[in-house]
Amino acid sequence: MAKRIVVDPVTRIEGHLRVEVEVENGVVVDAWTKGTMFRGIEKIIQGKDPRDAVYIAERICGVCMASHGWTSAMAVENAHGAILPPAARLIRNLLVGALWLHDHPLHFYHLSALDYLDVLAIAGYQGKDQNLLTVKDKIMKLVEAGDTAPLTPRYEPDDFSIRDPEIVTSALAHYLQALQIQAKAKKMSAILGGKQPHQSSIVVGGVTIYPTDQQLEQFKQLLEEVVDFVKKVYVPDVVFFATGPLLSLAQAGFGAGTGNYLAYGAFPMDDSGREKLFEGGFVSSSQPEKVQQVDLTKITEAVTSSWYQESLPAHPWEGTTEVDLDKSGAYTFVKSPRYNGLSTEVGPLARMTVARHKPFLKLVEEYAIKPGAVARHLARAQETVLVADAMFEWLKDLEHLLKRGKIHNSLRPDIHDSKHWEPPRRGRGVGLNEAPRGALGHWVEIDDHKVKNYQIVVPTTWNVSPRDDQGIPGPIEQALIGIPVDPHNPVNLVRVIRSFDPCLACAVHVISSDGDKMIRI
Ligand code: NFE
Ligand code: MG
Repeated sequence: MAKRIVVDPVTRIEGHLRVEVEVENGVVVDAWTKGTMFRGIEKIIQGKDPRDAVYIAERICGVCMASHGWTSAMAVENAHGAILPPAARLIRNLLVGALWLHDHPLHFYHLSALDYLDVLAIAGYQGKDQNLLTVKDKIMKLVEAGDTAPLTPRYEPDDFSIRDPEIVTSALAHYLQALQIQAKAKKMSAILGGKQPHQSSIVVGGVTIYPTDQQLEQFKQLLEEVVDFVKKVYVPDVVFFATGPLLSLAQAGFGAGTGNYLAYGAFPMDDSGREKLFEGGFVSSSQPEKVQQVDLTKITEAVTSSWYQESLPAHPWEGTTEVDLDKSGAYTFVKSPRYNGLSTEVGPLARMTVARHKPFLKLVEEYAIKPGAVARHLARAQETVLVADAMFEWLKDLEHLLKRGKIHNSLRPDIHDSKHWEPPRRGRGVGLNEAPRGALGHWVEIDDHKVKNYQIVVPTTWNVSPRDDQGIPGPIEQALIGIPVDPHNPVNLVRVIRSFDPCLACAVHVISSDGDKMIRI
Protein backbone atom coordinates (compact mmCIF):
# COMPACT_ATOMS: atom_id res chain seq x y z
CA MET A 1 0.00 0.00 0.00
CA ALA A 2 1.20 3.50 -0.79
CA LYS A 3 2.61 5.45 2.13
CA ARG A 4 2.10 9.23 2.24
CA ILE A 5 5.03 11.40 3.27
CA VAL A 6 4.63 15.08 4.06
CA VAL A 7 7.51 17.57 4.21
CA ASP A 8 6.21 20.84 5.63
CA PRO A 9 7.88 23.23 5.50
CA VAL A 10 10.60 22.41 3.00
CA THR A 11 13.48 24.29 4.58
CA ARG A 12 16.44 25.98 2.92
CA ILE A 13 14.36 27.45 0.13
CA GLU A 14 12.78 30.90 0.05
CA GLY A 15 9.22 31.05 1.36
CA HIS A 16 6.90 28.32 2.50
CA LEU A 17 6.41 25.10 0.55
CA ARG A 18 4.63 21.91 1.59
CA VAL A 19 5.24 18.74 -0.36
CA GLU A 20 3.26 15.52 -0.18
CA VAL A 21 4.24 12.33 -1.95
CA GLU A 22 3.01 8.77 -2.11
CA VAL A 23 5.67 6.09 -1.95
CA GLU A 24 5.23 2.50 -3.06
CA ASN A 25 8.04 -0.05 -2.79
CA GLY A 26 10.53 2.72 -2.06
CA VAL A 27 9.63 4.81 -5.12
CA VAL A 28 7.56 8.02 -5.37
CA VAL A 29 4.40 7.26 -7.34
CA ASP A 30 2.62 10.59 -6.92
CA ALA A 31 3.46 14.09 -5.71
CA TRP A 32 1.80 17.40 -4.83
CA THR A 33 3.60 20.72 -4.32
CA LYS A 34 1.63 23.19 -2.24
CA GLY A 35 2.19 26.93 -1.89
CA THR A 36 0.21 27.68 1.24
CA MET A 37 0.47 31.47 1.41
CA PHE A 38 -1.32 34.02 -0.72
CA ARG A 39 0.72 36.63 -2.59
CA GLY A 40 -1.70 39.33 -3.70
CA ILE A 41 0.96 41.76 -4.93
CA GLU A 42 -0.88 42.04 -8.23
CA LYS A 43 -3.97 43.29 -6.45
CA ILE A 44 -1.96 45.85 -4.49
CA ILE A 45 -0.59 47.28 -7.76
CA GLN A 46 -4.05 47.71 -9.27
CA GLY A 47 -5.23 51.32 -9.31
CA LYS A 48 -1.72 52.72 -8.77
CA ASP A 49 0.37 54.95 -11.02
CA PRO A 50 2.17 52.50 -13.37
CA ARG A 51 5.52 54.07 -12.45
CA ASP A 52 5.06 52.93 -8.85
CA ALA A 53 4.66 49.30 -9.88
CA VAL A 54 8.48 48.94 -9.94
CA TYR A 55 8.71 49.52 -6.20
CA ILE A 56 5.67 47.53 -5.20
CA ALA A 57 6.49 44.58 -7.45
CA GLU A 58 10.03 44.21 -6.15
CA ARG A 59 8.68 43.76 -2.64
CA ILE A 60 7.34 40.43 -3.75
CA CYS A 61 10.55 38.90 -2.50
CA GLY A 62 13.75 39.55 -0.57
CA VAL A 63 15.96 37.70 -3.01
CA CYS A 64 15.30 38.49 -6.67
CA MET A 65 13.79 41.92 -6.03
CA ALA A 66 15.89 43.84 -8.55
CA SER A 67 14.77 41.37 -11.22
CA HIS A 68 11.15 42.20 -10.42
CA GLY A 69 11.84 45.95 -10.36
CA TRP A 70 13.59 45.78 -13.72
CA THR A 71 10.91 43.58 -15.30
CA SER A 72 8.13 45.83 -14.03
CA ALA A 73 9.89 48.88 -15.52
CA MET A 74 10.21 46.93 -18.79
CA ALA A 75 6.48 46.24 -18.87
CA VAL A 76 5.55 49.91 -18.42
CA GLU A 77 8.26 51.00 -20.87
CA ASN A 78 6.85 48.51 -23.35
CA ALA A 79 3.36 49.99 -22.93
CA HIS A 80 4.85 53.40 -23.67
CA GLY A 81 7.17 52.29 -26.49
CA ALA A 82 10.13 53.70 -24.57
CA ILE A 83 13.71 52.89 -25.58
CA LEU A 84 16.23 52.46 -22.82
CA PRO A 85 19.22 54.83 -22.89
CA PRO A 86 22.65 53.12 -23.19
CA ALA A 87 24.00 53.93 -19.74
CA ALA A 88 20.78 52.83 -18.09
CA ARG A 89 20.96 49.48 -19.89
CA LEU A 90 24.52 48.93 -18.63
CA ILE A 91 23.73 50.02 -15.08
CA ARG A 92 20.68 47.74 -14.91
CA ASN A 93 22.75 44.83 -16.26
CA LEU A 94 25.43 45.45 -13.63
CA LEU A 95 23.00 45.99 -10.77
CA VAL A 96 21.06 42.82 -11.54
CA GLY A 97 24.17 40.86 -12.57
CA ALA A 98 25.50 41.43 -9.03
CA LEU A 99 22.29 39.87 -7.75
CA TRP A 100 23.01 36.72 -9.75
CA LEU A 101 26.58 36.55 -8.42
CA HIS A 102 25.08 36.69 -4.95
CA ASP A 103 22.24 34.29 -5.54
CA HIS A 104 23.76 31.30 -7.33
CA PRO A 105 26.70 30.56 -4.98
CA LEU A 106 24.35 31.08 -2.01
CA HIS A 107 22.01 28.48 -3.46
CA PHE A 108 24.77 25.93 -3.85
CA TYR A 109 26.57 26.32 -0.52
CA HIS A 110 23.91 27.49 1.90
CA LEU A 111 20.80 25.86 0.53
CA SER A 112 21.82 22.71 -1.32
CA ALA A 113 25.29 21.36 -0.54
CA LEU A 114 24.31 20.17 2.92
CA ASP A 115 21.95 17.65 1.29
CA TYR A 116 25.00 15.82 0.01
CA LEU A 117 27.46 16.20 2.87
CA ASP A 118 27.77 14.16 6.03
CA VAL A 119 28.68 17.33 7.93
CA LEU A 120 29.86 15.55 11.05
CA ALA A 121 32.51 13.68 9.04
CA ILE A 122 34.55 16.83 9.63
CA ALA A 123 35.55 15.27 12.96
CA GLY A 124 37.73 12.85 11.00
CA TYR A 125 39.79 15.51 9.22
CA GLN A 126 43.47 14.67 9.78
CA GLY A 127 45.07 16.96 7.20
CA LYS A 128 47.53 19.75 7.87
CA ASP A 129 45.87 22.66 6.05
CA GLN A 130 45.74 25.43 8.64
CA ASN A 131 42.58 27.00 7.23
CA LEU A 132 40.76 23.67 7.22
CA LEU A 133 41.94 22.90 10.75
CA THR A 134 40.48 26.23 11.88
CA VAL A 135 37.17 25.41 10.22
CA LYS A 136 37.19 21.95 11.83
CA ASP A 137 37.89 23.51 15.19
CA LYS A 138 35.07 26.05 14.79
CA ILE A 139 32.53 23.42 13.79
CA MET A 140 33.58 20.89 16.41
CA LYS A 141 33.19 23.56 19.10
CA LEU A 142 29.63 24.14 17.89
CA VAL A 143 28.95 20.40 17.89
CA GLU A 144 30.30 20.04 21.42
CA ALA A 145 28.12 22.96 22.54
CA GLY A 146 25.12 21.27 20.93
CA ASP A 147 24.61 24.27 18.65
CA THR A 148 25.11 23.16 15.07
CA ALA A 149 22.49 25.29 13.31
CA PRO A 150 22.36 26.15 10.45
CA LEU A 151 24.20 22.95 9.47
CA THR A 152 21.51 20.99 11.30
CA PRO A 153 18.73 19.89 11.60
CA ARG A 154 18.94 17.80 8.51
CA TYR A 155 17.91 14.46 7.17
CA GLU A 156 20.34 11.66 7.94
CA PRO A 157 23.23 11.04 5.54
CA ASP A 158 22.60 8.14 3.15
CA ASP A 159 24.40 6.19 0.42
CA PHE A 160 24.78 9.34 -1.69
CA SER A 161 26.22 11.45 1.10
CA ILE A 162 29.85 12.48 0.84
CA ARG A 163 31.71 11.25 3.92
CA ASP A 164 35.33 11.85 2.99
CA PRO A 165 36.57 14.19 5.79
CA GLU A 166 38.87 16.06 3.41
CA ILE A 167 36.06 16.88 0.95
CA VAL A 168 33.54 17.67 3.70
CA THR A 169 35.93 20.01 5.51
CA SER A 170 36.90 21.82 2.35
CA ALA A 171 33.21 22.22 1.36
CA LEU A 172 32.39 23.66 4.79
CA ALA A 173 35.31 26.07 4.54
CA HIS A 174 33.84 27.25 1.24
CA TYR A 175 30.40 27.46 2.87
CA LEU A 176 31.83 29.97 5.36
CA GLN A 177 33.79 31.86 2.71
CA ALA A 178 30.65 32.11 0.55
CA LEU A 179 28.88 33.97 3.36
CA GLN A 180 31.42 36.77 3.05
CA ILE A 181 31.31 36.74 -0.73
CA GLN A 182 27.52 37.09 -0.63
CA ALA A 183 27.85 40.25 1.43
CA LYS A 184 30.26 41.71 -1.13
CA ALA A 185 27.94 40.91 -4.03
CA LYS A 186 25.09 42.58 -2.15
CA LYS A 187 27.24 45.64 -1.65
CA MET A 188 27.75 45.80 -5.42
CA SER A 189 23.98 45.90 -5.94
CA ALA A 190 23.70 48.58 -3.26
CA ILE A 191 26.32 50.80 -4.92
CA LEU A 192 24.20 51.02 -8.08
CA GLY A 193 20.80 50.41 -6.51
CA GLY A 194 20.98 52.99 -3.73
CA LYS A 195 20.29 50.36 -1.10
CA GLN A 196 19.71 46.66 -0.48
CA PRO A 197 17.40 44.91 -0.23
CA HIS A 198 15.00 46.55 -2.66
CA GLN A 199 16.97 48.84 -4.91
CA SER A 200 15.65 52.29 -5.61
CA SER A 201 17.50 53.44 -8.71
CA ILE A 202 15.63 51.65 -11.51
CA VAL A 203 12.84 53.92 -12.68
CA VAL A 204 10.54 53.63 -15.65
CA GLY A 205 12.57 54.99 -18.57
CA GLY A 206 16.02 54.58 -17.10
CA VAL A 207 17.91 54.78 -13.83
CA THR A 208 18.42 57.59 -11.34
CA ILE A 209 22.01 56.91 -10.33
CA TYR A 210 24.91 58.83 -11.79
CA PRO A 211 27.84 56.73 -10.60
CA THR A 212 31.02 58.51 -9.62
CA ASP A 213 34.49 57.25 -10.58
CA GLN A 214 34.96 56.23 -6.99
CA GLN A 215 31.77 54.18 -6.95
CA LEU A 216 32.71 52.41 -10.15
CA GLU A 217 36.16 51.69 -8.80
CA GLN A 218 34.68 50.23 -5.63
CA PHE A 219 32.24 48.18 -7.71
CA LYS A 220 35.10 46.87 -9.83
CA GLN A 221 37.19 45.81 -6.85
CA LEU A 222 34.27 43.92 -5.36
CA LEU A 223 33.49 42.36 -8.74
CA GLU A 224 37.05 41.08 -9.04
CA GLU A 225 36.88 39.52 -5.60
CA VAL A 226 33.49 37.91 -6.14
CA VAL A 227 34.38 36.59 -9.59
CA ASP A 228 37.63 35.20 -8.25
CA PHE A 229 35.58 33.15 -5.79
CA VAL A 230 33.09 32.11 -8.47
CA LYS A 231 35.78 30.87 -10.83
CA LYS A 232 38.27 29.41 -8.37
CA VAL A 233 35.94 27.95 -5.76
CA TYR A 234 32.23 27.80 -6.65
CA VAL A 235 32.39 26.48 -10.22
CA PRO A 236 35.20 23.95 -9.51
CA ASP A 237 33.25 22.69 -6.46
CA VAL A 238 30.07 22.16 -8.47
CA VAL A 239 31.92 20.47 -11.33
CA PHE A 240 33.78 18.28 -8.83
CA PHE A 241 30.55 17.22 -7.10
CA ALA A 242 28.74 16.61 -10.37
CA THR A 243 31.48 14.63 -12.07
CA GLY A 244 32.81 12.90 -8.95
CA PRO A 245 30.82 11.85 -5.89
CA LEU A 246 27.43 12.61 -7.47
CA LEU A 247 28.17 11.24 -10.93
CA SER A 248 25.94 8.18 -10.55
CA LEU A 249 22.98 10.43 -9.61
CA ALA A 250 23.85 12.74 -12.49
CA GLN A 251 24.02 9.90 -15.00
CA ALA A 252 20.79 8.36 -13.74
CA GLY A 253 18.92 11.62 -14.44
CA PHE A 254 17.81 11.67 -10.80
CA GLY A 255 15.01 14.25 -10.46
CA ALA A 256 14.51 14.78 -14.20
CA GLY A 257 11.73 17.22 -14.98
CA THR A 258 9.27 17.31 -17.84
CA GLY A 259 11.88 17.84 -20.56
CA ASN A 260 10.07 21.00 -21.67
CA TYR A 261 12.20 24.12 -21.21
CA LEU A 262 11.38 27.81 -21.54
CA ALA A 263 13.55 30.91 -21.36
CA TYR A 264 12.60 34.48 -22.32
CA GLY A 265 16.20 35.69 -22.50
CA ALA A 266 17.92 38.42 -20.48
CA PHE A 267 20.65 41.04 -20.19
CA PRO A 268 20.47 43.15 -23.37
CA MET A 269 23.88 43.33 -25.05
CA ASP A 270 23.09 46.22 -27.38
CA ASP A 271 20.88 49.27 -27.31
CA SER A 272 18.23 47.72 -29.51
CA GLY A 273 17.78 45.07 -26.81
CA ARG A 274 17.58 42.39 -29.47
CA GLU A 275 20.88 40.69 -28.72
CA LYS A 276 20.98 39.19 -25.25
CA LEU A 277 23.50 37.44 -23.04
CA PHE A 278 20.93 34.70 -22.48
CA GLU A 279 18.92 33.90 -25.56
CA GLY A 280 15.28 33.00 -25.19
CA GLY A 281 13.64 29.92 -26.64
CA PHE A 282 11.50 26.88 -26.04
CA VAL A 283 12.48 23.22 -26.26
CA SER A 284 9.90 20.47 -25.96
CA SER A 285 10.48 16.91 -24.82
CA SER A 286 9.03 15.66 -28.11
CA GLN A 287 11.60 17.63 -30.17
CA PRO A 288 14.60 18.03 -27.87
CA GLU A 289 16.95 19.02 -30.70
CA LYS A 290 14.84 21.95 -31.87
CA VAL A 291 14.96 25.38 -30.20
CA GLN A 292 11.70 27.12 -31.01
CA GLN A 293 11.07 30.83 -30.88
CA VAL A 294 8.93 31.81 -27.90
CA ASP A 295 5.37 32.59 -28.91
CA LEU A 296 3.80 34.56 -26.06
CA THR A 297 0.29 33.69 -27.17
CA LYS A 298 1.02 30.09 -26.15
CA ILE A 299 1.31 31.01 -22.46
CA THR A 300 -1.73 30.30 -20.31
CA GLU A 301 -2.37 29.91 -16.61
CA ALA A 302 -4.86 27.35 -15.31
CA VAL A 303 -6.33 27.64 -11.82
CA THR A 304 -8.03 24.22 -11.60
CA SER A 305 -5.91 23.16 -8.59
CA SER A 306 -5.41 26.64 -7.15
CA TRP A 307 -7.44 28.59 -4.59
CA TYR A 308 -8.68 31.09 -7.16
CA GLN A 309 -12.13 31.49 -8.67
CA GLU A 310 -12.52 28.89 -11.37
CA SER A 311 -12.01 30.07 -14.95
CA LEU A 312 -10.70 28.60 -18.17
CA PRO A 313 -6.93 28.67 -18.66
CA ALA A 314 -6.17 32.28 -19.56
CA HIS A 315 -3.32 34.26 -21.06
CA PRO A 316 -1.82 36.59 -18.41
CA TRP A 317 -3.53 39.55 -20.16
CA GLU A 318 -6.82 38.01 -19.16
CA GLY A 319 -5.69 36.62 -15.81
CA THR A 320 -7.37 37.44 -12.51
CA THR A 321 -6.36 36.87 -8.89
CA GLU A 322 -9.66 36.33 -7.05
CA VAL A 323 -9.26 34.03 -4.09
CA ASP A 324 -11.66 31.11 -3.50
CA LEU A 325 -10.65 29.17 -0.42
CA ASP A 326 -13.56 26.75 -0.56
CA LYS A 327 -12.84 25.42 -4.01
CA SER A 328 -12.91 21.65 -4.17
CA GLY A 329 -9.83 19.96 -5.59
CA ALA A 330 -7.63 23.03 -5.01
CA TYR A 331 -4.46 22.57 -2.97
CA THR A 332 -2.21 25.60 -3.53
CA PHE A 333 -2.06 29.35 -4.12
CA VAL A 334 0.27 28.75 -7.05
CA LYS A 335 -1.35 28.80 -10.51
CA SER A 336 -0.42 26.44 -13.36
CA PRO A 337 1.37 28.31 -16.15
CA ARG A 338 1.69 26.21 -19.28
CA TYR A 339 3.45 26.75 -22.60
CA ASN A 340 1.38 25.39 -25.46
CA GLY A 341 -0.41 23.33 -22.82
CA LEU A 342 2.87 21.76 -21.64
CA SER A 343 4.16 21.58 -18.09
CA THR A 344 7.42 23.49 -18.54
CA GLU A 345 10.60 23.93 -16.52
CA VAL A 346 12.32 27.30 -16.28
CA GLY A 347 15.67 28.23 -14.71
CA PRO A 348 19.35 27.56 -15.31
CA LEU A 349 18.89 24.13 -16.92
CA ALA A 350 16.24 25.58 -19.25
CA ARG A 351 18.49 28.54 -20.12
CA MET A 352 21.56 26.43 -20.84
CA THR A 353 19.44 23.99 -22.85
CA VAL A 354 17.76 26.58 -25.07
CA ALA A 355 21.03 28.52 -25.47
CA ARG A 356 22.91 25.33 -26.39
CA HIS A 357 25.65 26.66 -24.12
CA LYS A 358 28.86 24.93 -25.21
CA PRO A 359 30.81 24.60 -21.93
CA PHE A 360 27.71 23.14 -20.28
CA LEU A 361 26.94 20.74 -23.13
CA LYS A 362 30.58 19.64 -23.30
CA LEU A 363 30.54 18.61 -19.64
CA VAL A 364 27.18 16.91 -20.00
CA GLU A 365 28.39 14.92 -23.02
CA GLU A 366 31.78 14.07 -21.61
CA TYR A 367 30.31 12.64 -18.41
CA ALA A 368 27.04 11.31 -19.90
CA ILE A 369 25.01 13.46 -17.50
CA LYS A 370 21.26 13.43 -17.98
CA PRO A 371 18.84 16.28 -17.21
CA GLY A 372 17.98 16.20 -13.51
CA ALA A 373 18.93 17.55 -10.10
CA VAL A 374 22.70 17.44 -10.62
CA ALA A 375 22.47 18.91 -14.13
CA ARG A 376 20.54 21.86 -12.64
CA HIS A 377 23.40 22.64 -10.27
CA LEU A 378 25.90 22.33 -13.10
CA ALA A 379 23.87 24.63 -15.38
CA ARG A 380 23.57 27.21 -12.58
CA ALA A 381 27.33 27.27 -12.08
CA GLN A 382 28.08 27.50 -15.81
CA GLU A 383 25.74 30.42 -16.36
CA THR A 384 27.28 32.29 -13.40
CA VAL A 385 30.53 32.38 -15.37
CA LEU A 386 28.70 33.87 -18.36
CA VAL A 387 27.27 36.66 -16.20
CA ALA A 388 30.59 37.26 -14.43
CA ASP A 389 32.53 37.66 -17.69
CA ALA A 390 29.88 39.93 -19.20
CA MET A 391 29.94 42.20 -16.16
CA PHE A 392 33.54 43.24 -16.83
CA GLU A 393 32.52 44.18 -20.37
CA TRP A 394 29.49 46.18 -19.20
CA LEU A 395 31.61 47.98 -16.65
CA LYS A 396 34.19 48.87 -19.30
CA ASP A 397 31.48 50.17 -21.62
CA LEU A 398 29.97 52.24 -18.82
CA GLU A 399 33.34 53.76 -17.90
CA HIS A 400 33.84 54.57 -21.56
CA LEU A 401 30.50 56.40 -21.75
CA LEU A 402 31.36 58.25 -18.58
CA LYS A 403 34.75 59.35 -19.93
CA ARG A 404 33.17 60.65 -23.09
CA GLY A 405 30.80 62.67 -20.94
CA LYS A 406 27.95 60.84 -22.57
CA ILE A 407 26.44 59.51 -19.44
CA HIS A 408 24.50 62.48 -18.20
CA ASN A 409 21.99 62.59 -20.98
CA SER A 410 21.78 58.89 -21.35
CA LEU A 411 20.59 57.92 -17.90
CA ARG A 412 17.05 59.15 -18.17
CA PRO A 413 15.46 60.24 -21.39
CA ASP A 414 12.81 62.92 -21.43
CA ILE A 415 10.13 60.39 -20.85
CA HIS A 416 11.05 60.13 -17.22
CA ASP A 417 10.94 63.84 -16.63
CA SER A 418 7.48 64.16 -15.14
CA LYS A 419 6.97 67.47 -16.91
CA HIS A 420 7.25 65.69 -20.22
CA TRP A 421 6.04 62.24 -19.51
CA GLU A 422 2.96 60.79 -18.01
CA PRO A 423 2.00 57.18 -18.18
CA PRO A 424 0.03 56.55 -21.33
CA ARG A 425 -3.69 57.05 -20.80
CA ARG A 426 -4.27 53.49 -21.80
CA GLY A 427 -2.14 50.69 -23.13
CA ARG A 428 -0.69 47.32 -22.51
CA GLY A 429 2.87 46.30 -21.93
CA VAL A 430 4.86 43.20 -21.19
CA GLY A 431 8.23 42.80 -19.53
CA LEU A 432 10.02 39.55 -20.28
CA ASN A 433 13.20 38.75 -18.45
CA GLU A 434 15.19 36.07 -16.68
CA ALA A 435 15.43 36.11 -12.90
CA PRO A 436 18.02 33.80 -11.32
CA ARG A 437 15.31 31.14 -10.95
CA GLY A 438 14.04 31.40 -14.51
CA ALA A 439 11.72 33.09 -16.95
CA LEU A 440 9.95 36.08 -15.41
CA GLY A 441 7.07 37.95 -17.02
CA HIS A 442 5.13 41.04 -15.91
CA TRP A 443 1.99 42.04 -17.81
CA VAL A 444 0.46 45.47 -17.26
CA GLU A 445 -2.77 46.97 -18.54
CA ILE A 446 -3.12 50.73 -18.09
CA ASP A 447 -6.36 52.63 -18.21
CA ASP A 448 -6.94 56.27 -17.33
CA HIS A 449 -3.23 56.59 -16.35
CA LYS A 450 -3.67 53.91 -13.70
CA VAL A 451 -2.92 50.19 -13.57
CA LYS A 452 -6.11 48.38 -14.45
CA ASN A 453 -4.70 44.89 -14.32
CA TYR A 454 -1.30 43.51 -13.43
CA GLN A 455 -0.20 39.91 -13.72
CA ILE A 456 3.14 38.43 -12.78
CA VAL A 457 4.18 34.93 -13.77
CA VAL A 458 7.32 34.18 -11.80
CA PRO A 459 9.81 31.36 -12.37
CA THR A 460 8.73 29.42 -9.30
CA THR A 461 5.12 29.56 -10.46
CA TRP A 462 6.17 27.52 -13.50
CA ASN A 463 8.27 25.05 -11.53
CA VAL A 464 6.06 24.63 -8.45
CA SER A 465 2.81 24.68 -10.38
CA PRO A 466 0.11 22.14 -9.46
CA ARG A 467 -1.97 19.93 -11.72
CA ASP A 468 -3.56 21.90 -14.54
CA ASP A 469 -7.02 21.65 -16.13
CA GLN A 470 -5.88 18.47 -17.93
CA GLY A 471 -4.66 16.92 -14.66
CA ILE A 472 -1.01 17.21 -15.73
CA PRO A 473 1.30 17.72 -12.74
CA GLY A 474 3.79 20.61 -12.55
CA PRO A 475 7.53 20.23 -13.25
CA ILE A 476 8.63 19.61 -9.64
CA GLU A 477 5.76 17.20 -9.08
CA GLN A 478 6.88 15.28 -12.16
CA ALA A 479 10.54 15.45 -11.13
CA LEU A 480 9.64 13.80 -7.82
CA ILE A 481 7.59 10.99 -9.35
CA GLY A 482 9.84 7.99 -9.94
CA ILE A 483 12.68 8.85 -7.55
CA PRO A 484 13.69 6.38 -4.83
CA VAL A 485 12.80 7.51 -1.31
CA ASP A 486 13.33 6.07 2.13
CA PRO A 487 10.10 6.99 3.98
CA HIS A 488 12.07 7.27 7.24
CA ASN A 489 14.69 9.57 5.76
CA PRO A 490 13.19 11.37 2.73
CA VAL A 491 16.34 13.36 1.92
CA ASN A 492 15.92 12.58 -1.79
CA LEU A 493 12.75 14.68 -1.89
CA VAL A 494 14.52 17.82 -0.76
CA ARG A 495 17.51 17.12 -3.00
CA VAL A 496 15.26 17.27 -6.02
CA ILE A 497 13.13 20.19 -4.83
CA ARG A 498 16.13 22.33 -3.91
CA SER A 499 17.79 21.72 -7.28
CA PHE A 500 15.07 24.01 -8.71
CA ASP A 501 15.91 26.70 -6.10
CA PRO A 502 12.22 27.46 -5.47
CA CYS A 503 11.10 30.78 -4.06
CA LEU A 504 7.60 30.56 -2.71
CA ALA A 505 7.74 34.16 -1.53
CA CYS A 506 7.71 35.09 -5.20
CA ALA A 507 5.10 32.52 -6.12
CA VAL A 508 2.75 33.54 -3.26
CA HIS A 509 2.61 36.11 -0.42
CA VAL A 510 1.07 37.22 2.91
CA ILE A 511 -0.28 34.99 5.67
CA SER A 512 -2.58 35.78 8.58
CA SER A 513 -0.99 36.29 11.97
CA ASP A 514 -2.63 33.27 13.58
CA GLY A 515 -0.85 31.12 11.05
CA ASP A 516 -3.30 28.34 10.49
CA LYS A 517 -6.01 30.33 8.73
CA MET A 518 -5.21 31.72 5.36
CA ILE A 519 -5.92 35.39 4.84
CA ARG A 520 -9.22 36.36 3.24
CA ILE A 521 -9.39 39.43 1.06
NI1 NFE B 1 11.80 35.25 -4.89
FE1 NFE B 1 12.40 34.96 -8.03
C1 NFE B 1 13.87 34.52 -8.84
C2 NFE B 1 11.59 35.76 -9.41
S1 NFE B 1 11.01 33.41 -7.95
S2 NFE B 1 13.32 34.68 -6.03
O1 NFE B 1 14.86 34.25 -9.22
O2 NFE B 1 11.06 36.32 -10.26
O3 NFE B 1 11.08 32.19 -8.90
MG1 MG C 1 0.69 35.45 -11.25
